[in-house]
Amino acid sequence: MANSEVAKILMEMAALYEMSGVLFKPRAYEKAALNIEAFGEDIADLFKQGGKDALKKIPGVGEGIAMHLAEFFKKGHFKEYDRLKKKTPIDIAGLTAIEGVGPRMVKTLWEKLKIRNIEDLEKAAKAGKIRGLAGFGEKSEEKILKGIEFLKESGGRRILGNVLPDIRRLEAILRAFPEVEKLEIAGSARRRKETIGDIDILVSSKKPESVIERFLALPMIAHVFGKGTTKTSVKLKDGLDADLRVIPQKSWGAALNYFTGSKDHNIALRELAQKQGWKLSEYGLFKGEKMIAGKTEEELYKKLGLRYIEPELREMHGEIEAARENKLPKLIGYDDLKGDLQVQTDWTDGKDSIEKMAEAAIEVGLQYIVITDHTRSLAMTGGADEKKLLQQMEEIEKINKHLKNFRILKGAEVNIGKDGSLDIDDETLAKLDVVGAAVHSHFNLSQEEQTQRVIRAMENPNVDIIFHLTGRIINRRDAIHLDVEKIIKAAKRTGTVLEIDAFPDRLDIKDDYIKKCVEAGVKMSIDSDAHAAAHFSVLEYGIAQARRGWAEKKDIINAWPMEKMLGFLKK
Ligand code: DGT
Ligand code: CA
Ligand code: CA
Ligand code: ZN
Repeated sequence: MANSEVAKILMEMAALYEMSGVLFKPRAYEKAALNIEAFGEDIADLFKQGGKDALKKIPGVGEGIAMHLAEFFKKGHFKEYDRLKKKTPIDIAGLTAIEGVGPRMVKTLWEKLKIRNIEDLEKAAKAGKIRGLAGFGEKSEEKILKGIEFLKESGGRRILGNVLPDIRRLEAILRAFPEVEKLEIAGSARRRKETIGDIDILVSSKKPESVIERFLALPMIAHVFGKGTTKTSVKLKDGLDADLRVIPQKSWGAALNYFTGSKDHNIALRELAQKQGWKLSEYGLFKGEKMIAGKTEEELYKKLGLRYIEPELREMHGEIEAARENKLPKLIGYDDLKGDLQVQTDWTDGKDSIEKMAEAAIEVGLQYIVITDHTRSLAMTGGADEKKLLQQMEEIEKINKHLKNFRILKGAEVNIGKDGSLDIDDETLAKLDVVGAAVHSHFNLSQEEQTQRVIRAMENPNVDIIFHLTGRIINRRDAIHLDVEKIIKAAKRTGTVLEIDAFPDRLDIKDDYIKKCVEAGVKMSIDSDAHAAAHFSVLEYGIAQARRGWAEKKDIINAWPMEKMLGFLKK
Protein backbone atom coordinates (compact mmCIF):
# COMPACT_ATOMS: atom_id res chain seq x y z
CA MET A 1 0.00 0.00 0.00
CA ALA A 2 1.71 3.17 -1.23
CA ASN A 3 1.53 6.42 0.72
CA SER A 4 -0.26 8.01 -2.19
CA GLU A 5 -3.03 5.41 -2.02
CA VAL A 6 -3.52 5.96 1.72
CA ALA A 7 -3.59 9.70 1.06
CA LYS A 8 -6.28 9.23 -1.58
CA ILE A 9 -8.54 7.43 0.89
CA LEU A 10 -8.12 10.18 3.50
CA MET A 11 -8.84 12.79 0.82
CA GLU A 12 -12.01 10.95 -0.04
CA MET A 13 -12.98 10.91 3.65
CA ALA A 14 -12.44 14.65 3.79
CA ALA A 15 -14.89 15.07 0.92
CA LEU A 16 -17.39 12.66 2.49
CA TYR A 17 -17.29 14.57 5.79
CA GLU A 18 -17.71 17.78 3.88
CA MET A 19 -20.85 16.43 2.26
CA SER A 20 -22.29 15.28 5.57
CA GLY A 21 -21.82 18.83 6.85
CA VAL A 22 -19.30 17.83 9.53
CA LEU A 23 -17.19 20.75 10.75
CA PHE A 24 -13.36 20.79 11.05
CA LYS A 25 -12.82 17.14 10.09
CA PRO A 26 -12.62 17.80 6.33
CA ARG A 27 -9.64 20.15 6.80
CA ALA A 28 -7.92 17.82 9.28
CA TYR A 29 -8.20 14.81 6.95
CA GLU A 30 -7.06 16.82 3.98
CA LYS A 31 -4.01 17.99 5.89
CA ALA A 32 -3.14 14.48 7.05
CA ALA A 33 -3.52 13.21 3.48
CA LEU A 34 -1.14 15.83 2.08
CA ASN A 35 1.45 15.10 4.76
CA ILE A 36 1.21 11.37 4.21
CA GLU A 37 1.68 11.74 0.48
CA ALA A 38 4.76 13.86 1.04
CA PHE A 39 6.14 11.66 3.87
CA GLY A 40 9.64 10.32 3.29
CA GLU A 41 9.06 6.77 4.46
CA ASP A 42 6.57 4.15 3.44
CA ILE A 43 3.97 4.50 6.18
CA ALA A 44 2.81 0.89 5.86
CA ASP A 45 6.39 -0.08 6.79
CA LEU A 46 6.37 2.48 9.55
CA PHE A 47 3.30 0.84 11.03
CA LYS A 48 4.78 -2.65 10.70
CA GLN A 49 7.83 -1.59 12.69
CA GLY A 50 6.38 0.80 15.26
CA GLY A 51 2.64 0.18 15.39
CA LYS A 52 -0.01 2.84 15.79
CA ASP A 53 2.16 5.19 17.83
CA ALA A 54 4.77 5.37 15.05
CA LEU A 55 2.08 6.71 12.73
CA LYS A 56 1.57 9.69 15.04
CA LYS A 57 5.05 10.89 14.06
CA ILE A 58 3.52 11.99 10.76
CA PRO A 59 2.52 15.66 10.97
CA GLY A 60 -1.24 16.07 11.10
CA VAL A 61 -1.87 12.47 12.15
CA GLY A 62 -3.40 12.38 15.63
CA GLU A 63 -4.88 9.58 17.71
CA GLY A 64 -8.09 9.38 15.65
CA ILE A 65 -6.55 9.07 12.21
CA ALA A 66 -3.73 6.82 13.51
CA MET A 67 -6.37 4.46 14.90
CA HIS A 68 -8.20 4.29 11.58
CA LEU A 69 -4.98 3.69 9.68
CA ALA A 70 -3.85 0.97 12.09
CA GLU A 71 -7.17 -0.78 11.53
CA PHE A 72 -6.76 -0.29 7.79
CA PHE A 73 -3.24 -1.80 7.65
CA LYS A 74 -4.36 -4.77 9.74
CA LYS A 75 -7.65 -5.58 8.01
CA GLY A 76 -7.50 -3.91 4.63
CA HIS A 77 -10.50 -1.69 5.45
CA PHE A 78 -11.79 0.34 8.38
CA LYS A 79 -15.17 1.01 9.98
CA GLU A 80 -15.33 4.78 9.78
CA TYR A 81 -14.65 4.79 6.04
CA ASP A 82 -17.18 1.99 5.47
CA ARG A 83 -19.77 3.93 7.49
CA LEU A 84 -19.24 7.13 5.52
CA LYS A 85 -19.39 5.31 2.19
CA LYS A 86 -22.63 3.62 3.21
CA LYS A 87 -24.21 6.91 4.21
CA THR A 88 -23.01 8.74 1.09
CA PRO A 89 -22.40 6.07 -1.54
CA ILE A 90 -20.71 8.33 -4.06
CA ASP A 91 -17.75 7.65 -6.33
CA ILE A 92 -16.04 10.94 -5.52
CA ALA A 93 -12.69 10.03 -7.05
CA GLY A 94 -14.42 9.00 -10.29
CA LEU A 95 -16.63 12.07 -10.51
CA THR A 96 -13.90 14.57 -9.72
CA ALA A 97 -11.74 12.94 -12.40
CA ILE A 98 -14.05 14.56 -14.94
CA GLU A 99 -12.74 17.84 -16.21
CA GLY A 100 -14.45 20.74 -14.47
CA VAL A 101 -16.09 18.64 -11.72
CA GLY A 102 -14.95 19.35 -8.15
CA PRO A 103 -16.18 18.16 -4.71
CA ARG A 104 -18.58 21.06 -4.31
CA MET A 105 -20.28 20.25 -7.59
CA VAL A 106 -20.42 16.58 -6.59
CA LYS A 107 -22.23 17.62 -3.42
CA THR A 108 -24.87 19.60 -5.36
CA LEU A 109 -25.33 16.81 -7.87
CA TRP A 110 -25.89 14.31 -5.06
CA GLU A 111 -28.27 16.50 -3.08
CA LYS A 112 -30.40 17.64 -6.01
CA LEU A 113 -30.29 14.70 -8.42
CA LYS A 114 -28.99 11.75 -6.34
CA ILE A 115 -26.05 11.38 -8.76
CA ARG A 116 -23.61 8.80 -7.39
CA ASN A 117 -21.25 7.98 -10.22
CA ILE A 118 -20.19 8.80 -13.76
CA GLU A 119 -23.01 6.72 -15.31
CA ASP A 120 -25.66 8.62 -13.29
CA LEU A 121 -24.10 11.89 -14.32
CA GLU A 122 -23.95 10.97 -17.98
CA LYS A 123 -27.62 9.95 -17.97
CA ALA A 124 -28.70 13.15 -16.23
CA ALA A 125 -26.65 15.33 -18.57
CA LYS A 126 -28.01 13.57 -21.67
CA ALA A 127 -31.55 14.00 -20.34
CA GLY A 128 -30.91 17.73 -19.96
CA LYS A 129 -31.35 17.67 -16.18
CA ILE A 130 -28.11 19.46 -15.28
CA ARG A 131 -28.88 22.79 -16.98
CA GLY A 132 -31.83 23.36 -14.59
CA LEU A 133 -29.68 23.35 -11.43
CA ALA A 134 -28.71 26.64 -9.83
CA GLY A 135 -25.26 27.67 -11.05
CA PHE A 136 -25.33 25.31 -14.06
CA GLY A 137 -26.31 25.99 -17.65
CA GLU A 138 -26.42 24.33 -21.05
CA LYS A 139 -22.73 25.07 -21.45
CA SER A 140 -21.73 23.25 -18.26
CA GLU A 141 -23.91 20.33 -19.25
CA GLU A 142 -22.13 20.07 -22.60
CA LYS A 143 -18.77 20.42 -20.91
CA ILE A 144 -19.54 17.58 -18.51
CA LEU A 145 -20.48 15.29 -21.40
CA LYS A 146 -17.30 16.18 -23.23
CA GLY A 147 -15.28 15.53 -20.09
CA ILE A 148 -16.88 12.09 -19.65
CA GLU A 149 -16.22 11.21 -23.29
CA PHE A 150 -12.58 12.16 -22.92
CA LEU A 151 -12.15 10.21 -19.71
CA LYS A 152 -13.54 7.09 -21.36
CA GLU A 153 -11.06 7.40 -24.20
CA SER A 154 -7.95 7.91 -22.14
CA GLY A 155 -8.62 5.73 -19.12
CA GLY A 156 -7.26 8.63 -17.12
CA ARG A 157 -3.63 8.40 -18.25
CA ARG A 158 -2.49 10.86 -20.88
CA ILE A 159 -0.08 10.18 -23.72
CA LEU A 160 3.15 12.04 -22.92
CA GLY A 161 3.65 13.52 -26.38
CA ASN A 162 0.14 14.96 -26.39
CA VAL A 163 0.67 16.90 -23.19
CA LEU A 164 4.41 17.62 -22.92
CA PRO A 165 4.22 20.82 -25.00
CA ASP A 166 1.54 22.17 -22.61
CA ILE A 167 3.56 21.06 -19.60
CA ARG A 168 6.55 22.98 -20.95
CA ARG A 169 4.46 26.12 -21.39
CA LEU A 170 3.31 25.85 -17.78
CA GLU A 171 6.91 25.22 -16.72
CA ALA A 172 8.06 28.42 -18.44
CA ILE A 173 5.37 30.46 -16.67
CA LEU A 174 6.37 29.10 -13.26
CA ARG A 175 10.07 29.64 -13.89
CA ALA A 176 9.34 33.33 -14.33
CA PHE A 177 7.89 33.69 -10.80
CA PRO A 178 10.31 35.89 -8.83
CA GLU A 179 10.33 33.55 -5.80
CA VAL A 180 11.24 30.44 -7.82
CA GLU A 181 14.92 29.47 -7.48
CA LYS A 182 14.96 26.05 -9.15
CA LEU A 183 12.24 24.22 -10.98
CA GLU A 184 11.96 20.80 -12.54
CA ILE A 185 9.10 18.66 -13.83
CA ALA A 186 9.62 15.39 -11.94
CA GLY A 187 7.58 12.14 -11.81
CA SER A 188 6.81 9.98 -14.81
CA ALA A 189 7.10 12.97 -17.19
CA ARG A 190 10.80 13.32 -16.28
CA ARG A 191 11.27 9.59 -16.75
CA ARG A 192 9.58 10.08 -20.15
CA LYS A 193 7.06 7.31 -19.66
CA GLU A 194 4.69 6.65 -22.58
CA THR A 195 1.75 7.90 -20.54
CA ILE A 196 1.54 9.94 -17.37
CA GLY A 197 -0.98 9.90 -14.54
CA ASP A 198 -0.29 13.46 -13.41
CA ILE A 199 2.35 16.19 -13.49
CA ASP A 200 4.73 16.58 -10.55
CA ILE A 201 6.27 20.02 -10.33
CA LEU A 202 9.16 20.58 -7.94
CA VAL A 203 10.29 24.06 -6.96
CA SER A 204 12.89 25.32 -4.53
CA SER A 205 12.16 28.66 -2.91
CA LYS A 206 12.56 30.63 0.27
CA LYS A 207 8.93 31.75 0.00
CA PRO A 208 6.87 28.63 -0.61
CA GLU A 209 3.58 30.27 0.28
CA SER A 210 4.00 33.01 -2.31
CA VAL A 211 4.87 30.44 -4.98
CA ILE A 212 1.72 28.47 -4.18
CA GLU A 213 -0.42 31.60 -4.13
CA ARG A 214 0.84 32.69 -7.54
CA PHE A 215 0.42 29.18 -8.95
CA LEU A 216 -3.19 28.92 -7.77
CA ALA A 217 -4.01 32.27 -9.37
CA LEU A 218 -3.02 31.03 -12.85
CA PRO A 219 -5.86 30.93 -15.39
CA MET A 220 -5.20 27.28 -16.33
CA ILE A 221 -6.10 25.99 -12.86
CA ALA A 222 -9.57 24.42 -12.97
CA HIS A 223 -9.87 23.08 -9.45
CA VAL A 224 -7.87 22.95 -6.22
CA PHE A 225 -7.97 19.57 -4.47
CA GLY A 226 -5.86 20.65 -1.54
CA LYS A 227 -3.51 23.36 -0.41
CA GLY A 228 -0.85 23.39 2.28
CA THR A 229 2.03 25.73 3.05
CA THR A 230 4.53 23.85 0.85
CA LYS A 231 2.34 21.78 -1.42
CA THR A 232 -0.80 21.91 -3.48
CA SER A 233 -2.74 19.56 -5.74
CA VAL A 234 -4.86 20.85 -8.61
CA LYS A 235 -6.69 19.89 -11.76
CA LEU A 236 -5.72 21.89 -14.83
CA LYS A 237 -8.28 23.02 -17.38
CA ASP A 238 -7.07 20.47 -19.91
CA GLY A 239 -8.01 17.73 -17.44
CA LEU A 240 -4.52 16.88 -16.17
CA ASP A 241 -3.86 16.79 -12.44
CA ALA A 242 -0.76 18.54 -11.14
CA ASP A 243 1.08 18.35 -7.81
CA LEU A 244 3.28 21.28 -6.87
CA ARG A 245 5.80 20.91 -4.08
CA VAL A 246 8.07 23.63 -2.77
CA ILE A 247 11.21 22.68 -0.86
CA PRO A 248 14.30 24.47 0.47
CA GLN A 249 17.28 24.56 -1.89
CA LYS A 250 19.53 22.51 0.37
CA SER A 251 17.25 19.48 -0.18
CA TRP A 252 16.99 19.99 -3.95
CA GLY A 253 18.77 16.84 -5.11
CA ALA A 254 17.08 14.53 -2.61
CA ALA A 255 13.64 15.96 -3.37
CA LEU A 256 14.16 15.85 -7.13
CA ASN A 257 15.28 12.26 -6.79
CA TYR A 258 12.34 11.30 -4.60
CA PHE A 259 9.67 12.94 -6.75
CA THR A 260 11.17 11.66 -10.00
CA GLY A 261 10.72 8.06 -8.89
CA SER A 262 10.00 5.48 -9.93
CA LYS A 263 8.70 4.48 -6.57
CA ASP A 264 10.49 1.12 -6.77
CA HIS A 265 13.76 2.83 -7.68
CA ASN A 266 13.31 5.10 -4.64
CA ILE A 267 12.75 2.15 -2.38
CA ALA A 268 15.92 0.44 -3.63
CA LEU A 269 17.96 3.60 -2.96
CA ARG A 270 16.47 3.90 0.50
CA GLU A 271 17.48 0.32 1.25
CA LEU A 272 21.03 1.02 0.09
CA ALA A 273 21.13 3.93 2.54
CA GLN A 274 19.73 1.81 5.34
CA LYS A 275 22.45 -0.81 4.81
CA GLN A 276 24.99 1.90 5.71
CA GLY A 277 22.94 2.88 8.74
CA TRP A 278 21.84 6.09 7.01
CA LYS A 279 18.40 7.48 6.29
CA LEU A 280 17.23 8.72 2.91
CA SER A 281 14.19 10.93 2.49
CA GLU A 282 13.13 13.75 0.18
CA TYR A 283 14.97 16.08 2.59
CA GLY A 284 18.36 14.45 2.17
CA LEU A 285 20.64 11.58 3.06
CA PHE A 286 21.23 11.59 6.82
CA LYS A 287 23.72 10.00 9.18
CA GLY A 288 21.95 10.52 12.46
CA GLU A 289 20.94 14.17 12.44
CA LYS A 290 23.65 15.16 10.00
CA MET A 291 22.87 15.61 6.31
CA ILE A 292 25.65 13.93 4.32
CA ALA A 293 24.29 14.32 0.77
CA GLY A 294 21.26 15.54 -1.15
CA LYS A 295 21.96 19.02 -2.46
CA THR A 296 22.31 17.51 -5.94
CA GLU A 297 21.24 14.17 -7.38
CA GLU A 298 24.79 13.48 -8.56
CA GLU A 299 26.09 13.84 -5.01
CA LEU A 300 23.38 11.57 -3.70
CA TYR A 301 24.13 8.74 -6.14
CA LYS A 302 27.86 9.12 -5.53
CA LYS A 303 27.48 8.86 -1.77
CA LEU A 304 25.43 5.69 -2.25
CA GLY A 305 28.29 4.19 -4.27
CA LEU A 306 26.55 4.56 -7.64
CA ARG A 307 27.17 6.27 -10.96
CA TYR A 308 24.57 8.89 -11.85
CA ILE A 309 21.46 7.19 -13.27
CA GLU A 310 19.50 9.02 -15.99
CA PRO A 311 15.79 9.47 -15.16
CA GLU A 312 14.69 7.33 -18.14
CA LEU A 313 16.47 4.33 -16.54
CA ARG A 314 14.95 4.58 -13.07
CA GLU A 315 12.50 1.70 -13.41
CA MET A 316 14.28 -1.14 -11.58
CA HIS A 317 15.34 -2.87 -14.76
CA GLY A 318 18.84 -3.52 -13.43
CA GLU A 319 20.03 0.08 -13.30
CA ILE A 320 21.18 -0.06 -9.67
CA GLU A 321 23.54 -3.00 -10.25
CA ALA A 322 24.78 -1.47 -13.51
CA ALA A 323 25.43 1.85 -11.74
CA ARG A 324 27.38 0.11 -9.00
CA GLU A 325 29.55 -1.81 -11.48
CA ASN A 326 30.00 1.17 -13.80
CA LYS A 327 28.14 -0.71 -16.55
CA LEU A 328 25.42 1.82 -17.35
CA PRO A 329 24.87 2.41 -21.06
CA LYS A 330 26.02 5.65 -22.65
CA LEU A 331 22.49 6.51 -23.76
CA ILE A 332 21.73 7.92 -27.18
CA GLY A 333 21.34 11.72 -26.81
CA TYR A 334 18.40 13.90 -27.76
CA ASP A 335 20.52 15.54 -30.51
CA ASP A 336 22.03 12.38 -31.93
CA LEU A 337 19.75 11.57 -34.88
CA LYS A 338 21.15 12.27 -38.34
CA GLY A 339 18.30 10.94 -40.44
CA ASP A 340 14.70 9.77 -40.41
CA LEU A 341 13.78 6.52 -42.11
CA GLN A 342 9.98 6.75 -42.20
CA VAL A 343 8.38 9.80 -43.83
CA GLN A 344 5.02 10.00 -45.68
CA THR A 345 4.11 12.64 -48.27
CA ASP A 346 1.12 13.87 -50.26
CA TRP A 347 1.84 11.09 -52.76
CA THR A 348 -0.31 9.01 -50.36
CA ASP A 349 -1.85 9.96 -47.02
CA GLY A 350 0.71 12.58 -45.97
CA LYS A 351 -0.23 16.26 -45.98
CA ASP A 352 2.90 17.82 -47.49
CA SER A 353 5.03 17.46 -50.61
CA ILE A 354 8.41 15.73 -50.78
CA GLU A 355 10.19 19.13 -50.97
CA LYS A 356 8.29 20.48 -48.00
CA MET A 357 9.12 17.43 -45.90
CA ALA A 358 12.79 17.78 -46.86
CA GLU A 359 12.81 21.48 -45.91
CA ALA A 360 11.26 20.68 -42.53
CA ALA A 361 13.82 17.92 -41.91
CA ILE A 362 16.67 20.33 -42.73
CA GLU A 363 15.09 22.81 -40.32
CA VAL A 364 15.32 20.34 -37.41
CA GLY A 365 18.94 19.54 -38.25
CA LEU A 366 18.67 16.21 -40.09
CA GLN A 367 21.01 15.22 -42.93
CA TYR A 368 18.82 12.69 -44.74
CA ILE A 369 15.28 11.30 -44.87
CA VAL A 370 13.73 8.30 -46.54
CA ILE A 371 10.41 8.83 -48.32
CA THR A 372 8.27 5.84 -47.41
CA ASP A 373 4.79 6.22 -48.79
CA HIS A 374 2.26 3.42 -48.38
CA THR A 375 1.87 0.78 -51.07
CA ARG A 376 -0.89 -0.66 -53.19
CA SER A 377 -2.95 -2.70 -50.73
CA LEU A 378 -3.62 0.33 -48.56
CA ALA A 379 -6.02 1.66 -51.17
CA MET A 380 -7.64 4.21 -48.86
CA THR A 381 -4.32 6.04 -48.61
CA GLY A 382 -3.81 6.03 -52.40
CA GLY A 383 -1.06 3.45 -51.85
CA ALA A 384 1.59 3.29 -54.59
CA ASP A 385 1.96 0.45 -57.09
CA GLU A 386 5.23 -0.30 -58.92
CA LYS A 387 4.58 2.36 -61.56
CA LYS A 388 3.85 5.10 -59.05
CA LEU A 389 6.96 4.15 -57.03
CA LEU A 390 9.15 4.41 -60.13
CA GLN A 391 7.67 7.86 -60.86
CA GLN A 392 8.36 8.94 -57.31
CA MET A 393 11.97 7.76 -57.56
CA GLU A 394 12.45 10.00 -60.59
CA GLU A 395 10.89 12.93 -58.78
CA ILE A 396 13.20 12.40 -55.77
CA GLU A 397 16.26 12.40 -58.02
CA LYS A 398 15.16 15.72 -59.50
CA ILE A 399 14.66 17.32 -56.10
CA ASN A 400 17.98 15.99 -54.79
CA LYS A 401 19.81 17.92 -57.53
CA HIS A 402 18.77 21.18 -55.85
CA LEU A 403 19.75 20.18 -52.32
CA LYS A 404 23.09 20.76 -50.64
CA ASN A 405 24.29 18.78 -47.62
CA PHE A 406 21.03 16.88 -47.52
CA ARG A 407 19.78 13.74 -49.26
CA ILE A 408 16.33 12.39 -49.87
CA LEU A 409 16.47 8.61 -50.10
CA LYS A 410 13.98 6.43 -51.97
CA GLY A 411 11.89 4.06 -49.94
CA ALA A 412 8.46 2.65 -49.25
CA GLU A 413 6.32 1.36 -46.42
CA VAL A 414 5.42 -1.95 -48.02
CA ASN A 415 2.39 -3.77 -46.69
CA ILE A 416 2.81 -7.26 -45.24
CA GLY A 417 -0.04 -9.55 -46.33
CA LYS A 418 -1.76 -12.14 -44.17
CA ASP A 419 0.76 -14.81 -45.20
CA GLY A 420 3.84 -12.59 -44.96
CA SER A 421 3.99 -11.77 -48.67
CA LEU A 422 4.61 -8.20 -49.83
CA ASP A 423 2.48 -6.12 -52.20
CA ILE A 424 5.34 -4.78 -54.39
CA ASP A 425 7.47 -6.97 -56.68
CA ASP A 426 11.09 -7.71 -55.78
CA GLU A 427 12.49 -6.07 -58.88
CA THR A 428 11.03 -2.71 -57.85
CA LEU A 429 11.94 -3.16 -54.17
CA ALA A 430 15.55 -3.78 -55.21
CA LYS A 431 15.66 -0.29 -56.77
CA LEU A 432 14.76 1.44 -53.50
CA ASP A 433 17.44 2.65 -51.04
CA VAL A 434 15.50 1.61 -47.93
CA VAL A 435 12.52 -0.74 -47.71
CA GLY A 436 10.30 -0.76 -44.63
CA ALA A 437 7.61 -3.38 -44.24
CA ALA A 438 4.68 -3.25 -41.85
CA VAL A 439 1.51 -4.98 -40.73
CA HIS A 440 -1.67 -2.94 -41.29
CA SER A 441 -4.40 -5.60 -41.25
CA HIS A 442 -5.31 -9.06 -39.86
CA PHE A 443 -4.53 -7.95 -36.32
CA ASN A 444 -6.23 -10.96 -34.74
CA LEU A 445 -4.18 -13.92 -36.03
CA SER A 446 -2.76 -16.40 -33.53
CA GLN A 447 0.69 -15.74 -32.11
CA GLU A 448 2.12 -18.55 -34.21
CA GLU A 449 0.66 -17.24 -37.48
CA GLN A 450 1.47 -13.63 -36.68
CA THR A 451 5.09 -14.46 -35.81
CA GLN A 452 5.59 -16.57 -38.96
CA ARG A 453 4.05 -13.82 -41.07
CA VAL A 454 6.48 -11.17 -39.86
CA ILE A 455 9.48 -13.52 -40.03
CA ARG A 456 8.64 -14.35 -43.65
CA ALA A 457 8.69 -10.63 -44.47
CA MET A 458 12.07 -10.30 -42.71
CA GLU A 459 13.45 -13.13 -44.80
CA ASN A 460 12.87 -11.13 -47.98
CA PRO A 461 16.36 -9.85 -48.89
CA ASN A 462 14.88 -6.51 -49.94
CA VAL A 463 13.24 -5.76 -46.60
CA ASP A 464 15.55 -3.62 -44.48
CA ILE A 465 13.30 -2.55 -41.59
CA ILE A 466 10.09 -3.67 -39.92
CA PHE A 467 8.07 -0.55 -39.14
CA HIS A 468 5.94 -0.29 -35.96
CA LEU A 469 6.33 -4.01 -35.27
CA THR A 470 3.37 -4.73 -32.99
CA GLY A 471 0.86 -2.28 -34.48
CA ARG A 472 -0.33 -1.12 -31.08
CA ILE A 473 -1.85 2.31 -30.60
CA ILE A 474 -1.64 3.45 -27.00
CA ASN A 475 -5.07 3.87 -25.33
CA ARG A 476 -6.72 2.61 -28.53
CA ARG A 477 -5.50 -0.65 -30.03
CA ASP A 478 -3.68 -3.63 -28.52
CA ALA A 479 -0.45 -5.04 -29.92
CA ILE A 480 -0.70 -8.02 -32.27
CA HIS A 481 0.35 -11.33 -30.69
CA LEU A 482 3.99 -11.95 -31.43
CA ASP A 483 6.69 -14.19 -30.03
CA VAL A 484 9.11 -11.33 -29.60
CA GLU A 485 12.06 -13.59 -28.69
CA LYS A 486 11.64 -15.41 -31.99
CA ILE A 487 11.26 -12.14 -33.90
CA ILE A 488 14.48 -10.79 -32.38
CA LYS A 489 16.36 -13.97 -33.27
CA ALA A 490 15.06 -13.75 -36.84
CA ALA A 491 16.02 -10.07 -37.03
CA LYS A 492 19.56 -10.97 -35.96
CA ARG A 493 19.78 -13.87 -38.43
CA THR A 494 18.43 -11.90 -41.41
CA GLY A 495 20.07 -8.56 -40.58
CA THR A 496 16.69 -6.83 -40.38
CA VAL A 497 16.34 -3.59 -38.44
CA LEU A 498 13.43 -3.08 -36.00
CA GLU A 499 11.95 0.39 -35.89
CA ILE A 500 11.05 2.53 -32.90
CA ASP A 501 8.15 4.53 -34.31
CA ALA A 502 8.30 7.87 -32.50
CA PHE A 503 4.67 8.83 -32.95
CA PRO A 504 3.48 9.50 -29.38
CA ASP A 505 0.62 6.99 -29.49
CA ARG A 506 2.73 4.26 -31.14
CA LEU A 507 6.20 4.19 -29.52
CA ASP A 508 6.41 0.77 -31.04
CA ILE A 509 8.64 -1.16 -30.19
CA LYS A 510 8.36 -0.54 -26.47
CA ASP A 511 11.17 -0.23 -23.93
CA ASP A 512 11.37 -3.90 -22.85
CA TYR A 513 11.76 -5.03 -26.45
CA ILE A 514 14.34 -2.33 -27.15
CA LYS A 515 16.42 -3.62 -24.26
CA LYS A 516 16.18 -7.15 -25.63
CA CYS A 517 17.34 -5.90 -29.05
CA VAL A 518 20.28 -4.10 -27.46
CA GLU A 519 21.27 -7.28 -25.62
CA ALA A 520 20.90 -9.41 -28.76
CA GLY A 521 22.81 -6.92 -30.94
CA VAL A 522 19.79 -6.27 -33.18
CA LYS A 523 19.93 -2.78 -34.67
CA MET A 524 17.05 -0.34 -34.53
CA SER A 525 15.96 2.93 -36.14
CA ILE A 526 14.05 5.84 -34.59
CA ASP A 527 11.60 7.26 -37.12
CA SER A 528 9.05 10.05 -36.96
CA ASP A 529 6.42 8.35 -39.17
CA ALA A 530 5.76 11.99 -40.14
CA HIS A 531 2.60 12.66 -42.14
CA ALA A 532 3.17 16.45 -42.14
CA ALA A 533 6.10 18.86 -41.94
CA ALA A 534 5.37 19.67 -38.29
CA HIS A 535 5.69 16.02 -37.26
CA PHE A 536 9.49 15.82 -37.08
CA SER A 537 9.17 17.16 -33.55
CA VAL A 538 7.94 13.73 -32.41
CA LEU A 539 11.43 12.25 -32.90
CA GLU A 540 12.10 13.36 -29.33
CA TYR A 541 9.61 10.79 -27.99
CA GLY A 542 11.22 8.01 -30.00
CA ILE A 543 14.61 8.95 -28.58
CA ALA A 544 13.11 8.95 -25.08
CA GLN A 545 11.72 5.47 -25.72
CA ALA A 546 15.12 4.27 -26.96
CA ARG A 547 16.77 5.67 -23.83
CA ARG A 548 14.19 3.90 -21.66
CA GLY A 549 15.29 0.73 -23.46
CA TRP A 550 19.00 1.36 -22.68
CA ALA A 551 19.92 2.07 -26.32
CA GLU A 552 23.18 3.74 -27.32
CA LYS A 553 24.13 5.48 -30.55
CA LYS A 554 25.68 2.27 -31.83
CA ASP A 555 22.28 0.54 -31.60
CA ILE A 556 20.37 3.10 -33.70
CA ILE A 557 21.30 3.12 -37.39
CA ASN A 558 19.92 6.58 -38.17
CA ALA A 559 22.15 8.05 -35.49
CA TRP A 560 24.92 7.16 -37.94
CA PRO A 561 26.10 9.14 -41.00
CA MET A 562 24.15 8.22 -44.13
CA GLU A 563 26.87 6.17 -45.84
CA LYS A 564 27.43 4.04 -42.77
CA MET A 565 23.67 3.58 -42.34
CA LEU A 566 23.25 2.50 -45.99
CA GLY A 567 26.26 0.23 -45.70
CA PHE A 568 24.63 -1.66 -42.86
CA LEU A 569 21.42 -2.48 -44.78
CA LYS A 570 20.95 -5.77 -46.64
CA LYS A 571 22.76 -5.83 -49.96
P1 DGT B 1 2.22 8.62 -12.71
O1 DGT B 1 1.89 9.96 -12.18
O2 DGT B 1 1.22 7.57 -12.35
O3 DGT B 1 2.45 8.63 -14.19
O4 DGT B 1 3.59 8.11 -12.06
P2 DGT B 1 4.64 8.89 -11.15
O5 DGT B 1 5.86 8.05 -11.11
O6 DGT B 1 4.79 10.29 -11.58
O7 DGT B 1 3.98 8.79 -9.70
P3 DGT B 1 3.32 9.86 -8.72
O8 DGT B 1 2.87 11.08 -9.45
O9 DGT B 1 2.30 9.13 -7.94
O10 DGT B 1 4.49 10.24 -7.72
C1 DGT B 1 5.64 10.93 -8.16
C2 DGT B 1 6.85 10.30 -7.56
O11 DGT B 1 6.84 10.43 -6.14
C3 DGT B 1 6.97 8.81 -7.80
O12 DGT B 1 7.54 8.52 -9.05
C4 DGT B 1 7.85 8.39 -6.66
C5 DGT B 1 7.44 9.29 -5.53
N1 DGT B 1 6.46 8.61 -4.67
C6 DGT B 1 5.12 8.80 -4.65
N2 DGT B 1 4.53 8.01 -3.72
C7 DGT B 1 5.52 7.32 -3.13
C8 DGT B 1 5.58 6.34 -2.08
O13 DGT B 1 4.59 5.94 -1.49
N3 DGT B 1 6.82 5.85 -1.77
C9 DGT B 1 7.95 6.25 -2.40
N4 DGT B 1 9.12 5.74 -2.06
N5 DGT B 1 7.93 7.17 -3.38
C10 DGT B 1 6.75 7.69 -3.75
CA1 CA C 1 3.11 11.82 -11.72
CA1 CA D 1 1.75 13.02 -8.43
ZN1 ZN E 1 2.32 2.06 -41.21
